[in-house]
Amino acid sequence: RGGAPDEWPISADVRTEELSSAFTEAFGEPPSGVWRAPGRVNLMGEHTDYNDGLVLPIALPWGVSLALAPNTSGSVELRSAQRPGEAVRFSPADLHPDSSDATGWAGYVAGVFWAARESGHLDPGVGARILLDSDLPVGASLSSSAAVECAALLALVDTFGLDELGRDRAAMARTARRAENEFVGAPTGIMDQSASLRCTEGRALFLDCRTGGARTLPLPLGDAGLRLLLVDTRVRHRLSDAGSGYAARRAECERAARQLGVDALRDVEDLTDALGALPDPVLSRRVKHVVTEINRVNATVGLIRAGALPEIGPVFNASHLSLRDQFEVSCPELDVAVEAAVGAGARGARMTGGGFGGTAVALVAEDRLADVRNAVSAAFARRRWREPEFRDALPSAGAGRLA
Ligand code: GAF
Repeated sequence: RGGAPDEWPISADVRTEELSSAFTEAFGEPPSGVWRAPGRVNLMGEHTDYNDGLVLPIALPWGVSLALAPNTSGSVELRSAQRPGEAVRFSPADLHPDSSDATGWAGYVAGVFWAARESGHLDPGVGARILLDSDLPVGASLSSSAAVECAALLALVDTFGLDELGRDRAAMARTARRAENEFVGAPTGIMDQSASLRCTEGRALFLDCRTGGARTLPLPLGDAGLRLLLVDTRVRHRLSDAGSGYAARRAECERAARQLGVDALRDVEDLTDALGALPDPVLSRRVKHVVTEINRVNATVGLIRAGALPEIGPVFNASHLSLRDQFEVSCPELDVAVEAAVGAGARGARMTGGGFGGTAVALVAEDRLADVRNAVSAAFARRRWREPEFRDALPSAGAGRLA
């Protein structure tokens, strides 16, 4: 694995014990279990998931842990280690997408109760006490909201015996996504929940977002002397904001698909023909991004399979330019992070996730890591921007039960 990562999270055992003790302190009883779901970084295939396309995420070493004790009160009391003193209460039977008793961070958990109930899996009369803890930054494009949803859903599956759902991680991802789309109101695709639930350690998840079919591919970065360096610009975004750029892009893609007479942009067969058929230059740019980005996922998978990991770098760069110029979801901080990283010798770099802030990912040879970090920090300092945060992204395990 090429040496110790710079920022290894505290071990799962320690976190589990700490969370269990914190739970007992908060609620006066021990939890019946502890679950954890990771965040993700996507290596290729941005804004392709809701176009029925392909994506290639890895799970991260950081995520959301959740301790739970069930009861028969018919209501849920929810606390977060990140918000001491704050408790949210809701009754699973009374939840509906515009209920005001569980909004903000609590909405992602309540949304999962709602989605599991709506899909006929969860008895609405259940009650529970829940404590959440996260070491993932919020709004950094590392999928903190999906990690909350997936940790909560796993806990419900195990605690309340939702065995049929529990046997099918693709179905679990769809249920968690429903919480995000229909309860929280963020019109996202299926990538983040799939990554959190279906990734495995040391591997990338090659996912077909139309069929739900997936393969995991070994990603021997250490053997190739490479690291995936995350640069968190600390510019924050929210995908659920009304009128957000994310929702606007999604609507543009749907409009373009309708004009082209296809179910989804995944179905565009000839890009030149499609561009010729679209009078609106904005829609043309969006289509160009989606179609070429799906091709880049296939190209990246081909390079991984061929054992040519360093050659992925130029594909990263092409993806970033397409997200910046065709899909128009980058921002100055992401562009500077990418340019400075590549200028200092990264094999390639790109923004990752929804965009408009958040994180860039750079593929860097181990012996260039310090140069790249210094160059990005210096470029930010010259512009008087906040110091970015760096993380070393090791492909990690998907969601599971810790205790
Ligand atoms: C966000 C969304 F949640 C995903 O579904 C995906 O669309 C991504 O942005 C962009 O690739 O993370």
